[in-house]
Amino acid sequence: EQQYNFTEIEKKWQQRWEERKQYKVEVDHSKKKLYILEMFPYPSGRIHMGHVRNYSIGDVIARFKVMQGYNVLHPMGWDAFGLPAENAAIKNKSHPARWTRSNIENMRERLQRLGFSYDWDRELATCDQLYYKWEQWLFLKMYEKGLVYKKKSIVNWCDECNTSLANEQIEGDKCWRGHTSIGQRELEQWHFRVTDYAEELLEFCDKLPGWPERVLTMQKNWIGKSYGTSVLFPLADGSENIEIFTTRPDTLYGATFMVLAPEHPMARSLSAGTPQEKAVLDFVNRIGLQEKAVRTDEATEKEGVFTGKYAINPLTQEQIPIWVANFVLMEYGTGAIMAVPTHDQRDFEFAQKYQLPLRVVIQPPDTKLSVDTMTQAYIEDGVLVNSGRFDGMKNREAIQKITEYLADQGIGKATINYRLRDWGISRQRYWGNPIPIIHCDDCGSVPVPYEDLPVILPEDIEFSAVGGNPLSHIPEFVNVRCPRCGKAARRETDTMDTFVDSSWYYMRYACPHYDEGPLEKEAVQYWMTVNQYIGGIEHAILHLLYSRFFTKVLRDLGIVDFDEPFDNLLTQGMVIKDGRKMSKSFGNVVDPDSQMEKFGADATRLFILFAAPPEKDLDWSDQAAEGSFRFLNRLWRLVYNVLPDIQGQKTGTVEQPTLPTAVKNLRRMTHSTIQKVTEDLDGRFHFNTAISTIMELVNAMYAFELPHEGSEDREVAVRALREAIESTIVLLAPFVPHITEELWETLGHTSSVFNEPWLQYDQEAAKAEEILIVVQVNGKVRSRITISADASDDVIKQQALADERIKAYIEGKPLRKVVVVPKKLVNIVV
Ligand code: ANZ
Ligand code: ZN
Repeated sequence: EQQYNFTEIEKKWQQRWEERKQYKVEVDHSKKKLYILEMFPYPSGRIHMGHVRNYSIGDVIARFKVMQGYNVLHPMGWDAFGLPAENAAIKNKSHPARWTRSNIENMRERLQRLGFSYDWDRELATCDQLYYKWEQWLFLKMYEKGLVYKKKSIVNWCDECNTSLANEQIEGDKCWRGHTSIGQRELEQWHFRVTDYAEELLEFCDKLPGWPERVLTMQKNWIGKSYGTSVLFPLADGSENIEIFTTRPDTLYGATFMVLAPEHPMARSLSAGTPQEKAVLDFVNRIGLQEKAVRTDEATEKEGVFTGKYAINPLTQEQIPIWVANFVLMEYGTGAIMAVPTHDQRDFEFAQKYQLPLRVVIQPPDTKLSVDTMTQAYIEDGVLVNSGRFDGMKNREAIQKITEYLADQGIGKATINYRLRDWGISRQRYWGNPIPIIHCDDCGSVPVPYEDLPVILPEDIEFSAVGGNPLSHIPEFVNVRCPRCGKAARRETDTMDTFVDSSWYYMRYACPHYDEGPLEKEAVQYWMTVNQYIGGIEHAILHLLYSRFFTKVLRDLGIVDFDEPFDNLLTQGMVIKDGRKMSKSFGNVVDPDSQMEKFGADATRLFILFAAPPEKDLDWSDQAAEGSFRFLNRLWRLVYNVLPDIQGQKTGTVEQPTLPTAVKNLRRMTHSTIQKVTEDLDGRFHFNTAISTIMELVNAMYAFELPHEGSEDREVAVRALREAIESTIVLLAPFVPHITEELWETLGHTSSVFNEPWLQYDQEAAKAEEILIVVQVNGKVRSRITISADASDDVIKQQALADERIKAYIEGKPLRKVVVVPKKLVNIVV
């Protein structure tokens, strides 16, 4: 008997697929296209179980859709720029390019060994010159459109990464790579004007029905739209105004002091020359190092310092002190607030601590607040008091009325504020896409002319531990002529955030070798948008938001003609073991390599798809992983067991009604399995239940006994068995492509199982068996009904009561009891 030798089989089919270019696709207008995409990996050097899961999910969908007749784009590439390459290079005295390229070789080989159906001819790496050249081109187009600008800003700085980080790249008190040494610095940074698109990005959150609600909520919160009012508070000496943003202009009469963010330019200038100067400076320096998330945390102690200056409350005309405090952030609103301690809890705590004055301006309907007895801010609705002409007005109404009044006076207006910031894309590192700008003393920042692209990232570079940006130590790179005036100038040495690279790679897959522009119109028009995107929830905000932004920018540049890149999004759960995320630091990593060695690629894929629905976390179990392997062996043996009987035989049956019961039952299972698996795969991705249904069919085949040779039922039975076996192989093919190809060939087919059209089920055959049920009234048989064998007790009962003959017996009598004996009888007691 032939053994299931997965090593041999998997190699054999991978070679054949490659020879036949099985997964190569081309624009073909005669076919409907589908674009199935998994988030591309960072070439860290190894494939982990999270990757295997992500790509197995995508592969099942892609293969299933191919069999359904779609022209499916299913590409793979590498998010190849980034810090780890640089850090590894410094550590191993290697070069980031070499490190990255060899990791890519390594990982590509693993992905091929897992048998994923990628069109490798479309492979791209973001560190390819051809790729980053067109990204520089896009940068320049955006620059022309005013979507790129440079600004001096205080940036988050990670000492370990030795670079600045976008706000989005900070999680809690760590950088997105997990380092804790986060501080702040002031640097000139290039920014993308994402905020220009804030409204559209928000609005379209409601036009993405194929995205998980959770992700859309995260995106909405990140954009953080809030309606409010901006108000000018003049300084007491009349020299200047401080602009604040508030969502509660109804509380304006209660603003008894003001607070500036420590980073606010006026924090320092106001105190200059006052006795408070030193205290303010010390405070600003100290708080500057405090983590933003910590600063705004409710639990954090609010602290501040008086600037020594006063402003005028524009409605009460009173002088109010101006403070600087940790809980006000420069990044939000205007970086300055009016503080209303009676109606804002943070302000209340601050006022208590520093003994600042309070004034109630909103009274609740039931009790009467007094500043002497308040123990917390009153933040609910009520009626205005101590508010001049607005006294007696409901506060909700006053929000609008006071805003109107301020607008009339020219000292305020309704404003919409977004939490979303412009995207700082400058990185002071080597291994990234050079920003195509030249700095000239006379001409300022001058874009590199299009014909000079790409600005090549020099590969001939010494990696010492000089620190800072290695590019600035390469004179040949830095010293250039100004493209405008020809004088000696300096090349920009910042490189782009790698999130720029991943913001458009999915479009480039449509035309990865194109060199007339970033995107070839016809190809992109055909392939985009991505019908199904699959990736980790950790990208719910950054990567997806930036990609959406890029799509809209490219649309406005006339390069693409759609608004959103990803129709459907599936965020897969984590792979966990012993209740925790698989990770080196927990020492619970199961290495895909060793799994593949022990059980093969098919069994590894099967387990990972079987163990949990894609969105849920997957609890790794060695026994269950082995179980998948055992199942494949069982399938293998089954085929070889029945091979002599079914070889060369036809499949299917023509006259369903006259079949022997056992044959009918097998056919019913086959066709209901086809139905169930198709429904589970199509848009629902219930891979685990699909697989377990197929497993039941395999069990049924083991239990099925062929009538002996010469018996008159023999032929239909053989046909039904062959049909069941072939169906099983086709249905399993998207999950376990190698063993199914092999068994398909064993059954005598000469073409790939992936050239098979997906199975259609025969409705008649799939129909559940009908059984006869006896219906009694008070113990006497009064009728018989036929009903589907899988009908529930409740359905049987309803049917029995609705039977015409039975109705005649029970009409008008109160029902006492109805007893259902499953599959046999119903007894109605009246
Ligand atoms: C006065 C006031 C009175 C406020 C009151 C609230 C309640 P959202 O909803 O998130 O937009 N604020 C404004 N800019 C700030 C900054 N840079 N740092 C910290 N806090 C800031 O919140 C808007 C409210 O947050 C604003 O309304 C302001 O406090 C505060 F009874 O102004 B409010
Ligand atoms: Zn110049």
